[in-house]
Amino acid sequence: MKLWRGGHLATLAGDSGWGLIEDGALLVDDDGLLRWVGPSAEAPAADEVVELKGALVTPGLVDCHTHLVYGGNRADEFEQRLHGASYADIARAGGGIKSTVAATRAATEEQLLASATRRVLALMAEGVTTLEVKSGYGLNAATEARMLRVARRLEGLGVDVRTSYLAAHALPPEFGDADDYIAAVCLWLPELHGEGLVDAVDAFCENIAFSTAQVGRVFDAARRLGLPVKLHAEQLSDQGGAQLAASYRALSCDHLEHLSPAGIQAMAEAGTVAVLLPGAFYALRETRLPPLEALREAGVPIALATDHNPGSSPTLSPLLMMNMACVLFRMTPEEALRGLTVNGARALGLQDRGRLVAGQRADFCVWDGGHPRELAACFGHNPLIERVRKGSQGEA
Ligand code: DI6
Ligand code: FE
Repeated sequence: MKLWRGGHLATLAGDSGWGLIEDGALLVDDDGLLRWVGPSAEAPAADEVVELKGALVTPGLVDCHTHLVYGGNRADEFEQRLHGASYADIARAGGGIKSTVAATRAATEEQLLASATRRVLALMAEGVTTLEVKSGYGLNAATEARMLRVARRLEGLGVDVRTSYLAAHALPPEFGDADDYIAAVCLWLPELHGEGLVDAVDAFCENIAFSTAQVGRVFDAARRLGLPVKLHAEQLSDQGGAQLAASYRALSCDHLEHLSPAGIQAMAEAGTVAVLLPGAFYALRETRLPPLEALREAGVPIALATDHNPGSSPTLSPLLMMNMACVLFRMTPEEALRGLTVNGARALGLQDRGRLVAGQRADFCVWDGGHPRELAACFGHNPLIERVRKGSQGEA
């Protein structure tokens, strides 16, 4: 048993509030779980003691939406957008996701692993202890499998990885018909799942991507395998994707700038998490805000993620996402931290992390700071002192 004491803990215990414990302590057992959390003065005895010296402690960060395995980069499209082209224009002209597909197909597994490793290390350096990685830049069985294998191998860096199969991301050039492609997407899934590569199934529901009917076929294939689903929904327009996803009891719907009241209602009833992605909103200079107040009123849990991808959100900073969520979306600093911890975990179907309470995993971050709101107030600054995963130190 190891005791960490003398920290300013933001436990997030309970459904609201920071759950602050000033001069708090955490007792970690040999299985890497939190055995006890409370005031330092009441802490049980332990074999080993670490002094936190007044530092801020929060749960480890959970980045529940990334596309961080890919080849190439899309800085050229950044320039095109600065000259007036829209994200959808570029996609329709064969750039966008399809350009990353070409670069990813051309990359070997080792090349993909090397570039993804650099990205994951950057996320870990800001306190990420669990992250999600999507496929979706392969769009054929071999390359989707390669991406997912790389995602699994990233766990070797000392971070938990959950994978999502996102073959229904764009129509690849070798298919003329989207329905034929969806049939292939459904066919590849059981094989990839059989290889242990898939934890959840995602899709891009949009007028430049797939319809609700097509997404429904992919979700049926997921359901046959008992796999949970999530959806890129209502990012650029309202397709009714949230209602469809909720009818499959989706773990999350992500983006949601164009989410309707009916979509919110359906998500609330299904317990589906709303994952907001301010990086993409910012980079695409979107003006339509996600309906934050209505989500709050309906009691939909709200998560926050980087959406790291080479096109619409090339960021590797969860802390910047906290600041952007507050400045751009008017989330509170507490909502932002919940979004990157307990609600991010929930968007991945994980109940065992995201809070500093007994029984949860001992995944936490030690920060140079006093109050947790400081994490959201600053930007372009990384105050992480130490990252602890399953009770193991020195992972910053
Ligand atoms: N929405 C996104 O934000 C990413 N995928 C999606 O469906 C962007 C993917 C890309 O532009 O490469
Ligand atoms: Fe995305």
